[in-house]
Amino acid sequence: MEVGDDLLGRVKILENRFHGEISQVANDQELLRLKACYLGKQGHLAEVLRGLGQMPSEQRPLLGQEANRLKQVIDHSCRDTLKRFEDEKKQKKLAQGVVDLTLPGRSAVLGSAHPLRQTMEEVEDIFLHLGFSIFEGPDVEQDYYNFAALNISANHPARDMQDTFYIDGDFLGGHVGPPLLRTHTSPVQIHVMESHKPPIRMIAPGAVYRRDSDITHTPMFHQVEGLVVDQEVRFSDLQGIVALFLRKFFGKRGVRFRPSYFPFTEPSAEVDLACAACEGKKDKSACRLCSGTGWLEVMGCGMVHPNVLRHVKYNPEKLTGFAFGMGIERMAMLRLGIPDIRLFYENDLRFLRQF
Ligand code: 2U9
Repeated sequence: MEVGDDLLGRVKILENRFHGEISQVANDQELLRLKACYLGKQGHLAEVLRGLGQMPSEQRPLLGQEANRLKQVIDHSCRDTLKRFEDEKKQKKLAQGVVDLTLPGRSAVLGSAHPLRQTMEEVEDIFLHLGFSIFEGPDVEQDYYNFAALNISANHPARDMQDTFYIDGDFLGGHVGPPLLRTHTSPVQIHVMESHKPPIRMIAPGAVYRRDSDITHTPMFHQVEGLVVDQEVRFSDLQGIVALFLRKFFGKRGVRFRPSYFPFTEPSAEVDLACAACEGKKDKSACRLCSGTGWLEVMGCGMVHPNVLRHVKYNPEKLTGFAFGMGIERMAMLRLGIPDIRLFYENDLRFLRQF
């Protein structure tokens, strides 16, 4: 008889012996000991495999296969036996009345909407109650809708490669320039005005993209922008709507409009909210939120620039409008006291479970 036949025979004998021995095992400890005897480093199977080197090379694969098969048989058998022991223990406990069947079950952990989603929905709700409609548009836009139609001229710094993500490929057709990721949701308002007659009273919520990244900026963030266009819409209408919105969202707080500049609105204003952390206190210089000014910038707004109305073939002699925009991350951070914008995107459950 050759060495190979001998070793194959040993595997067969080991298998029979194992089946005999496992049928005698009475508890977990004995089972673990038996498994180690066969599969451990110094176990029977390892001993057989040490003989592999002396075998003729053409017989080695067969012995390898057989050894693997036996290893699996032993593994499965041990697992089944362990499960049988556990079931028997459970049955025994049940029979003895040790298990209290009246105990409540383990309740499932309930998830909740992401704080940004909650904030977005709250903002949307407030504007729905004020009679606004919600419109959405694509994240990938053409230069015309993101810039030109909004009175952002060809050499405006906002078009710079620094700020905008351009997309390779010419899938929009040669004449419109390279596609880009919208830098604001304003293109949605252009699409809506192109396809709807005034009066317009809408908001555009959604993701926007800018090449920017630090503790208050992420390359993707969310905005809600609003637009109202009708006959005789005035700056005081804008102030009323913005103040009402801020009152509902932040509660009773001071609001001020500070002159500013945007290419798509004229006149333009930035909206500040009285700082809750230091309002009324003498030592404002200590405030980490407003760095001592007593005010927090929360939104931008203004009267729609006549050039924008002309682009969508609205007559600026007959129609006027106002627009506003806010960053949802910033609104959520101020409302919920979140110090770093990146927390929204780390998916750390210790953070998310707070909301
Ligand atoms: C059309 C006409 C005008 C939207 C506006 C702002 C002012 C504004 C910023 C807030 C924080 C952007 O996310 S942010 O950095 N937005 O200050 N947005 S007016 O004006 C429009 C939009 C569309 C057709």
